[in-house]
Parts: sequence; structure tokens; C-alpha cells
Amino acid sequence: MKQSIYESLVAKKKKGQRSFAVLIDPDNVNTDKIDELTHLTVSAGVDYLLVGGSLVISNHLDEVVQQIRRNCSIPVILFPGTPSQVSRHADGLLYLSLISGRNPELLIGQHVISAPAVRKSGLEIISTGYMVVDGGAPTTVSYISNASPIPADKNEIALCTAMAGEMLGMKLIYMDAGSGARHPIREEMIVSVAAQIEVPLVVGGGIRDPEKAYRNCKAGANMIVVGNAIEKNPALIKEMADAVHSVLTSTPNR
Ligand code: 1GP
Repeated sequence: MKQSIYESLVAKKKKGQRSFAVLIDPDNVNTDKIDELTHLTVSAGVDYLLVGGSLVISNHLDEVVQQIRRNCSIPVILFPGTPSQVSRHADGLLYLSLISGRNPELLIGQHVISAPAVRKSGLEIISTGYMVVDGGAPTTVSYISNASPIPADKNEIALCTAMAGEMLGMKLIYMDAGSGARHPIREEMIVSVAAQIEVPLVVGGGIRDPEKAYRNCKAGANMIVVGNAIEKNPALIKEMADAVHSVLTSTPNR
């Protein structure tokens, strides 16, 4: 039987393997760009494709996912910024609860509204504790969420938040400095969080070079997500993927 996305993540974590995911924002791609990106992701050995954005102004999520599907078999995971971002053509969906914020709509409210459509989609649903960390300037997610991000140097808040998310039953913890963040999440914070949780840890936001992706993995990230930097320079895909895949340790920061 085919391994689920989540089973594959847990299996990789056990073996110490890191995953690299490319984030595709439907607002920022056209048909030609999707073809180029999917071609590069396949040849670079990218593990997952995340699709979504904080807004999604365009109305072509379904077409984007279907086009990716036609081009490659890399698992497509929705990363929805709004409850309407559901496409049954994807493989899975990060069911995000913004545990770093105190906005009840993003903790549970929108989930109640979207639950029937999400269930009907038949997608693999991965309950995700989503933690927005201050990236040095307001990002779309920090503005739209109407919730304060975790201060960049407050490692203890981050680790207690992640622990609480895990104990509430969330299957993944996603620490995000926000798309295009001025400063990506510091390695010290990643080390603190990774040491305290068993579930896989996803890290993204403002990662622009392979060295930072590598250091984040060494610090304990199990999956690295990059969007903006790759939109600007798709040739980075291979370097980023190689950097992430070069880390093979089962314990953080060794
Ligand atoms: C944002 O973590 C993702 O939610 C990716 O961020 O676009 O800055 O790479 P970037």
C-alpha cells in the first residue's frame, strides 16, 4: 500500500533524512512558469510541492494543481491561507492552526467553516501547528492573520508553543518567518524547538541561499520550504535541494 505523505515524513525523520519543498503561489505563476518549475523540481529531486499563499487573488488554484500533476508525480500539498484554497487534485493539505497567535478565527473558527469541504475533498489532511515568527518586517501572513508573531529571539516562547501544539495532537509543527521575510528564523530557535518535539518540524520564510537551508537542517528542521527565492531564481532549486539532502543526522545540531 502506498505510504501517506505523513508516513513518508515520519519515516524520513527516523532515518535522519531532510526534505526539501518548493512553495508555489498560484498568484505568481503562469502556465509556462509551472512547466519550468516542475521540470527543475523533478531533476533536482525535490520531495514535495506546496501550493498556496496568504491571499490567492487569482482563481486558478485547481488549474495550477492539475498542471503540476500532469507534469510530475511529486506529492502536492496544499498550504492554504484561506479556507477556499482546497483542490481535490492535490495529494494532501496542511490543516493549519495558527498556534502562535491569539486570533480564534485562525485557531479554530475557519476550520469549522471549512471542515465539510475539507473532509469531502478526500485529501490527506495533516494537522499542523503553524507558528509565525517575526521576520524583521510585517509580512502578508503577519498582517492578514491579525495576530502577533513570536519575537525572533524568544526561543522559549517558540518551544513552549511547539510543545503545546504537539500535546494537542498536531502532527507537524511549521515555523514560518513569512513569505519574503527580511530575516529567516534563527538557528538557535530551531535547535530549541527541535529538541523538544517528536513530530516533524517544517521551517520556511525568507530562506534565500543553500547555506541557510543547510544550517537550518543541521539545527533540526526536517523540511525546508522555499518560495520567493526560487520564484526569483529557479536555478537555485538544485543547489537548495542538494544542500538539504546533504544533511543526514537523526539528532539535531550534531
Ligand atoms: C512562506 O515558508 C514559506 O510561508 C516560504 O517563504 O517565500 O520567503 O521562501 P519564502
